[in-house]
Amino acid sequence: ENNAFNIKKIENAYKTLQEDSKCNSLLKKHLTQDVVDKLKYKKTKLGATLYDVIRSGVFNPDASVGVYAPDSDSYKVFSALFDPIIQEYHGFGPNDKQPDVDLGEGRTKELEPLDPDGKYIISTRIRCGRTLRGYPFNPLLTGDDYLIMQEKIKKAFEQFKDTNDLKGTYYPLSGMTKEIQQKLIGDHFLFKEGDRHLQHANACKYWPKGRGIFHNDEKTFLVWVNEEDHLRLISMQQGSDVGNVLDRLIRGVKTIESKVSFARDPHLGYLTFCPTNLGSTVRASVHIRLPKVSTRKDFQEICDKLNLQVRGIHGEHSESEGGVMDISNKQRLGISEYQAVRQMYDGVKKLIEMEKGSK
Ligand code: ADP
Ligand code: CIR
Repeated sequence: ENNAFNIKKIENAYKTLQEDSKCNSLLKKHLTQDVVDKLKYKKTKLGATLYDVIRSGVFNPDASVGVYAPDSDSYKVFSALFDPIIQEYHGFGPNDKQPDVDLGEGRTKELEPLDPDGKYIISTRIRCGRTLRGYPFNPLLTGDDYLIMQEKIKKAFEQFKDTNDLKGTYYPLSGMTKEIQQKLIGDHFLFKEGDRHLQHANACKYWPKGRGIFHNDEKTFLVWVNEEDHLRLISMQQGSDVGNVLDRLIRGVKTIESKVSFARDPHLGYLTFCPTNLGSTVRASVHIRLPKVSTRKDFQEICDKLNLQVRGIHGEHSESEGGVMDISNKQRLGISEYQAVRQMYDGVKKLIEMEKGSK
């Protein structure tokens, strides 16, 4: 029977993970025998099982986290697995509550350029994620859903017609030439294709249907449609003017929010496909060169203490090139949007001071 087969797959996955001495994912750590026994028979209202939650991390033992939520109900039904992972990643306990939305409106001027002389920072980017209320995450969406959602979101983009700097064009992925797509990816504007973590989470079905990117002419305000999340709203520019980048993102978010309603949970804040993005959903990052500090043996430790995450030049799961790293806030849940930006801002400020002070 189908159900028995699914339970067998969960039990086998548990064994495979525990026997893999090279696997260090949060999934492996928190998927204990107890948790397996407690969750292996459970299903969400839409029919998602524990196997759907862990599939990505089972096929990708090098994952850092390894789980995704097929629908918002999953965060509750499979809380015995999600809660300890969320606790370890964000420092957010099962009884904690995401603070009220605070994008930092009216306070963006406090975030003066981090590197006014342009010695270290190449560019600055802030993104947040949103989920259309009433729709599940990728694995449970149908081909039709993708098209309907894309239409809804395209309608919302019309709001930007009346703004000067945010107005732009939506470019669906279907029909885009490979050349243009690769150029947009290489220039850091567009999501990559074929991410194996997402593929094994069943998040790339019907690709490229309903996927695409909106951006203004300057490519300083961009919206990814139906990649990992239903929406990713992005503000970015050359240099280190964090305040200006945040100000633009706030205007973009508020304009879209006037047209579409997004899924928000009283405990977890804005809901996202990956538990690392819950809450504020904000990742604020700089592309930065810190030749002295980054080659210290304790660099990773320094970043951990500052709650900073280091990624490569082409984002997550990529390598640094020419000494350029992507440094961002690690925490998103349990802090406001503004605090998430500040986590990056204060941490990077500290790193630059250390760089200046090193011989
Ligand atoms: P996300 O930030 O949406 O979680 P990634 O880590 O994959 O996803 O990054 C997406 C893209 O954004 C990548 O091309 C990455 O190089 C680019 N990016 C991230 N931070 C910056 C930055 N400060 N300046 C320019 N590009 C950036
Ligand atoms: C991993 O566990 O390494 C991947 N599943 C990514 C985890 C967090 N990043 C993300 O959601 N983009």
